[in-house]
Amino acid sequence: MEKQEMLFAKLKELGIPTVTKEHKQCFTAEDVESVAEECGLQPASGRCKNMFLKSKKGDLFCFTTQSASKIDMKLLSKKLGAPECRFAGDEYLASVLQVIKGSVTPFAAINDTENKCTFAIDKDLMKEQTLWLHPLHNDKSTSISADNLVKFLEAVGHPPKILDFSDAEASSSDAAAKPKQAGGADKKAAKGEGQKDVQKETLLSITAKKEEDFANWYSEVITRSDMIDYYDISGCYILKPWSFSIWEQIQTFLDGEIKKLGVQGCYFPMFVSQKALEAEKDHIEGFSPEVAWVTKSGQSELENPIAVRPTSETIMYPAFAKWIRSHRDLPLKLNQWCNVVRWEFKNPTPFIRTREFLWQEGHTAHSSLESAATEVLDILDLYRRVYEELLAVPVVKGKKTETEKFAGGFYTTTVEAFIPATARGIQGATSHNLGQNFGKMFKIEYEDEKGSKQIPWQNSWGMTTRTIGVMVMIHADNQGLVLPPRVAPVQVIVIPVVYKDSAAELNSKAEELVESLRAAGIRVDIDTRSNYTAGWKYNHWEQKGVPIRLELGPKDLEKKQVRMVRRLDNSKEDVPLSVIVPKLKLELELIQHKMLQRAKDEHSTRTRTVMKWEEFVPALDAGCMALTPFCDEAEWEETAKKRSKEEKLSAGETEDERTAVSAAAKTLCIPFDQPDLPAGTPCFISGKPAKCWVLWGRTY
Ligand code: 87F
Repeated sequence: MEKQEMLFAKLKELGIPTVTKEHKQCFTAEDVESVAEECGLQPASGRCKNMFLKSKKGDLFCFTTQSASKIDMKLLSKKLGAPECRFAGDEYLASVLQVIKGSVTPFAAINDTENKCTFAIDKDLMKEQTLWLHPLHNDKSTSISADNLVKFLEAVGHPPKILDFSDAEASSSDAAAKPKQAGGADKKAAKGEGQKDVQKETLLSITAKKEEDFANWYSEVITRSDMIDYYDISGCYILKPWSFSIWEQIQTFLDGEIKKLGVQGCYFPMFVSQKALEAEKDHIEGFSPEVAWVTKSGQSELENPIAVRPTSETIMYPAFAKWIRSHRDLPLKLNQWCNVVRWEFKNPTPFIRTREFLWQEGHTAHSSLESAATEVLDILDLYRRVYEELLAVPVVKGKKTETEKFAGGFYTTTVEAFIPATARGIQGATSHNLGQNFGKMFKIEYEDEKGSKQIPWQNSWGMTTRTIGVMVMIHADNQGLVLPPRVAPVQVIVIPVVYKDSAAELNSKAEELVESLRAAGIRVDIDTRSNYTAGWKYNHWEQKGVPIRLELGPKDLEKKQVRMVRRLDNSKEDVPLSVIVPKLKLELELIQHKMLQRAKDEHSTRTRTVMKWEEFVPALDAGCMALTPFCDEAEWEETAKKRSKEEKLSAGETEDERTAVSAAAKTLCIPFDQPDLPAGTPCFISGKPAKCWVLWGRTY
């Protein structure tokens, strides 16, 4: 058996689940970083650096730590208990671990039959569910949980040393050193003094910076906050309760509002026959590469492959044709909450661009264009409210240009958001007036009051789990998630700061407080875990974005007060327990409003009025959207797209199709809110008389 096969056989024999991803050969941790995104080697905290070392005395060690860790060789030697460790020469690689350069990982222990090498693992890695290690060759990475890695090493006769560096570094990742505490007693308590079994080690903070390394920052924020877990199919992610409950908040609000408009819930099958899907060739044409097909059951080929819905027009409208006969059957207003699949090839990003996503899709049929047109705007305003009132994300409402509208429809309206950190516009949700196109195609006809045949006017509208990603990208910071109170799964976290024998009394007082807040309708939780320090907990709930933290220590209790800390700006205030309920209610609302205001301010500084072409690319390069007078002609829209790309690329920057980071700017929308446009104002690019103001941006 080949070595690698032996390794996989061993892992299988031990019942250790693994996933293996192929990639180009990676010789350094940096090489691994460069393929991590496309191969889904996530989370970043599970990517490893492995060092094969030799001590002065000649002992061999393999040390595994996080890819991003900075290593102090002197300290490492000390922790290994072996003086003056250096990188071991290649000859040891071949003879002891039997792997080539760049392929050292703890998996190589299986080759070290003479037990010449000691394996050591950084304690910080031990809480990882997914570590990525080359399986004896550096053209692949295999996932394994930290616990299973230890199990494997023990099974091959190399029980690892776990090295704890937490006492050595007083860095920013040292949570216990981080929080600034209220009273002296509390301060000691936060450090965990006087407690048994306290978690001494530190909680890893987010290592990437939002302003320097946005992609890794985002991935750390959503994994550390426990919103997302990765999955072994590219573009598919697990929505954990921390993010799913935000989706539930959105659902509750939106579903309640659409029901007020007379929309009914329903559920249609997720499969669509080829015949039905292709009934409307024009609309599907551009999208067909993204349609996923089921072609087999077990080992036998299906006679007629079936598609998984990318959207449900072709599934629902044949039923509409059956159900709509008379004007009395109208309006028909249906909505379903479901998943859809679009097999995209651009770089996937959790929430933002995924191959399967959750959404609601509303499909309605009306007897008049006016009734349909009114609904299009009513729904669009609900989408605006989800973004602005729930997620504290400002959006621009507007109409898509002919080029950017849904091809199957009459016109498309949209809410457009903007991510300042990447300077990109992003479509928030769309509400389409489909006109009578689908009605004609699917033969949806009814008899009006006078007995003559009519085709109804239709709308369709959708909002997806992308909403959550936009909210994260806008509000989260270098400490982690920042949640708007209205959607936060936990709005207030109570942390009893116990000291010596005060635990029982303090915890029971804190429980009382929690009960009173809960009774007042506040989403509150308490963290009484005794194996973590208060400092660790502060950091933990900060990363999860909980809007308000209440610290309750013995001194606070004496003074009948509680210390309130706001996640948004880390500001602190002592609040008398007697007024805590109304105070928190007010604070949660204030935070909600401040978050929207802050985002709106940023949004407006990032919107630049551009009157002529020469100012266009510089505005985009300055991280802005451009609002321009425009002739609204498709050829000029194309020209602007092309030229903005050429100018950027000729300035020496490369476009990465795969990561969907496009240099070209496109129209986001024709905002409903149109500034004055004096007659004769020239279009910024064609010089022809402008018809309207248009918002442009580089996009996701
Ligand atoms: C991908 C594959 C196949 C978008 C697709 O916006 C078809 C499509 O029809 C497709 N991607 N669309 C347009 C969806 C239009 C519309 N459907 C109802 C919405 C909102 C909800």
